Amino acid sequence: MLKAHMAIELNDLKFRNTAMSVAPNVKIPKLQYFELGGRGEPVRIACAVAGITYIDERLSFPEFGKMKAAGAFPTGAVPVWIEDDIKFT
Ligand SMILES: N[C@@H](CCC(=O)N[C@@H](CS)C(=O)NCC(=O)O)C(=O)O
Repeated sequence: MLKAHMAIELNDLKFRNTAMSVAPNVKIPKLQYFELGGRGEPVRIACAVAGITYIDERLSFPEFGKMKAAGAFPTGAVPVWIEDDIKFT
């Protein structure tokens, strides 16, 4: 019960963040992770609580494999947080 309630609150925050308008010259940061909780979820929760607008890019395993092979991730792993074209991992 409590879990479901928390999930709804976080979804509300996420929706509000997504709907927020951003100045055209401001780059929205991006989180790259899988379509699951794991190491990405604490970042998502922190962003939801702090009201940070970001792109929640959820990669399938095949997508991740292709991007990894192309050198998209500095350490070959996710999560990766991209802000002002700098990749944090
Ligand atoms: N030291 C990194 C490890 C990241 C890591 O192991 N990520 C896993 C997913 S939780 C991953 O990308 N595995 C796929 C791979 O290494 O090919 C961290 O804590 O962020």
